[in-house]
Amino acid sequence: MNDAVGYDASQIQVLEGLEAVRRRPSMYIGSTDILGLHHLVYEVVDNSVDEAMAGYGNEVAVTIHEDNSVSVWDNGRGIPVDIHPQYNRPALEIVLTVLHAGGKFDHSSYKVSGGLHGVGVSVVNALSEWLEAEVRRNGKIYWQRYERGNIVSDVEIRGTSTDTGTTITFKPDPTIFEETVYNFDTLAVRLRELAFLNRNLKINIKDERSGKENLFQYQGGVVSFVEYLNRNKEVLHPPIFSARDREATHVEVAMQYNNSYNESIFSFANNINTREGGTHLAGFRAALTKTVNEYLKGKNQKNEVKLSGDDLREGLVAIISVRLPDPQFEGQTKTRLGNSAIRGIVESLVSEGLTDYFEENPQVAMAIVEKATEALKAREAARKAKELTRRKNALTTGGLPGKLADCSETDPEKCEIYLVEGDSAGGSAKQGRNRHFQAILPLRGKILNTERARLDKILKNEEIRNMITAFGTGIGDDFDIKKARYSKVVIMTDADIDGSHIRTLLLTFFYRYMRPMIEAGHVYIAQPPLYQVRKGKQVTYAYNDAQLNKIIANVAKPTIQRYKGLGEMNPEQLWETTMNPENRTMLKVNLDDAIEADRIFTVLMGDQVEPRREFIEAHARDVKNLDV
Ligand code: 0RA
Repeated sequence: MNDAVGYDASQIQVLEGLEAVRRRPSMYIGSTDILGLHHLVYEVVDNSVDEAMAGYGNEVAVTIHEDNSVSVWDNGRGIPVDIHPQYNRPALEIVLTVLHAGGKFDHSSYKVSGGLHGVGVSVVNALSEWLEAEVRRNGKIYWQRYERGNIVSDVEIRGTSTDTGTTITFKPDPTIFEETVYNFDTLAVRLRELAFLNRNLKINIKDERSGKENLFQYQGGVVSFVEYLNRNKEVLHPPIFSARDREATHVEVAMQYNNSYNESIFSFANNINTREGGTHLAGFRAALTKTVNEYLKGKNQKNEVKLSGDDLREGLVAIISVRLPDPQFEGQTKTRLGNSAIRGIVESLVSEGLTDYFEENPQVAMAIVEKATEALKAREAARKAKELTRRKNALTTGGLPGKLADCSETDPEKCEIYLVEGDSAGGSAKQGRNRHFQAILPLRGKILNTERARLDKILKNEEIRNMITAFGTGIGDDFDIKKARYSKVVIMTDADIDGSHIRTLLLTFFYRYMRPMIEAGHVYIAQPPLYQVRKGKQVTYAYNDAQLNKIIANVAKPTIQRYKGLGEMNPEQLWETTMNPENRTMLKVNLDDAIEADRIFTVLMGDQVEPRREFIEAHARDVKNLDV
C-alpha cells in the first residue's frame, strides 16, 4: 500500500490494552458523568482537528443522531489501513483497539500529551456500546465495527471514493456512563472555540433530534474570538493582534479593552482551554505590564506613575493561544500549562509584538493607559474602603457579622457555611442545623450585581461585606484560601426564579472575586426537595419530577405538597432533606458553572438591551420550567 506522506502502520507504537479503560474510565476521560460523556466527542474531534492542523483537510462535521450516537466526519488523510507488521492486522484496527496507538509516532505536529487530553480514539471505542469507523483512502471506502472495544467484523471494503477522510460513529456505553443524552449547546460551545482557534477550519454541528444546525468558520481566528467575547460590550479600540514564532513554539495573542471592570483572559495550549492558566498566561501578563509601563516611560521621562498588572487587566478581553511540542498539563483538572521555558518565550514574543503595535498605534496605547490609570485611582479608593471595613468590624463584633450564626467547631476542614435566601428560611436553617459544624448566614434582599460595579462600590454592600468577613478569606488580590474559616460554602436558595437569580449573582461574585474558592471545589449548591409525598405517617421527598412519578406509582392516593420555597419547610424537615450530610445531595460548583453564570449575567445584566431580549426569548421555555 502506498503512503506518500511517509507514515505507515509500522510507526504505530503499542502500549497497553483497553480493558484497563473500561475498568477505570475516569482515569482516561476524567469522569463518567455528563462531562465525560461529552469528552468522548472532543476526543474524536481533536483527532480530526490535529489532522487539519497538520495540513490535511479543513472540515469537521459532528452529527448527534436520534439515539444519541454521534458521528464525527473529517476530510483528512483517513486513518491508515495497511497491515501492521508487528500485529499482522490493519492499522485502523490497531488505532481503534490499542491504547495510545493514535498519533504518538507523528513528532512533527503539535499533539497533546498527558492528562485527559489526547488519550486516543481507542478510549472512545472502549467506552462505546458500539463504534463504526469508515475510512476513505486509496480510492476506497473501508469499514469496521466494534462493540465495547472488541472487533466484531474484519475491515471490509464497502465501495470506492475519490476523496479521503475518516468518519467515526459511536454510541456511548450506558453501563459506563451515568448520563447518555448529549447536549447540543455544550458541544457547540467547544466546537465554536476550536473554530476560533484554528482560523478557516470549518466545523459543522447538526442535531438530528431537534433539527438544529450550526456552522462555525472564522477567517479572523483569535481576533474573531475577541470580537465575539466583546460583542455585547462597548469597546475602546479595534482588536490588537500579534502572532510570532520561536523555534517550534507559535504564540498568538488577540486583545481588546472594553469599558467594563472585569478581565476576561482565556488561554489555550494546543487547542486545550487552560482554565487553570500556566506559564503562557504568566508570560502574557508580565509582557503586558512591562510593555505598557515602558511605553509610558518613553513618552514621559518625568512620569512617576507605575501601572500594576491589575490596573492593566481591568476591562481587558484577551485570547492567548500557543502551540508547542510536548506540552505538560498540570493542576487539579490538568488544565495548567507547566512547561517552564514557555513563560520567557511568550513574554518576549508578546513584548515585541505589543511594542511594535504601540509605536504604530499611539492612540490605542493612550486609550489603554487612560483606562488603566482610572483603574489605579479606583483601586486606591477600594483599598481605603477595605481598610475602613476592617476597622469597623474590629470595633463592633470582634470581626464577625451580627447576622452570622457561627458554628462551634474551629477546624475549618470540618466547618460549613450555608448562605440562605431570606430571613425566614435563615431562621429555619438556624434552628434545624447541626450547630457544631454548620454556620448560617442569611442573605436579605438583593445581592449587588458585581458585574456592574467596581471593587470600592462592591465593598460598601452589606451582604457582600458580611460574606467576606464570615469567610475570613479577603477578596480579589487579597483573597487567601488558607484563611478560609469553612471548607464548604453552600448556597441554599428557593427553587424559583428569584432563587436562581440570587444563585447566579453569588456565583458571579465568587467567580470574579473569590475564584480560587471555586477552583478548590469549596462551593456547593444545596438541593432542597421539590415535593413532599405523604401517606398516613409515611413521608417521602422527591427532588425532581421523575422521582415524584416513581414514588406516586408505588403509593396509592398520597397527599402531595409542592414546596415553593425553603420557608415552607420546618427546621426538622430542612435538616432531614437538605442539610443532614447523611441524606442530602449537593451540587459541587465547577468553573464551567461559574463561567456560564457569568455569561448569563453579562447578557442579562449588561448594558446592551438587544442581546438581553434575544436571550430571554431563546430561554423563555427553560425559564418557565424553572418557575413552575
Ligand atoms: C493515525 C495515524 C494518522 C492519522 C490518524 C491516525 C487519524 C485519526 C483520526 C481520527 C479521526 N480522524 C482522524 N484522522 C486521522 C496518520 C495519517 C497517515 O498515516 O496517513
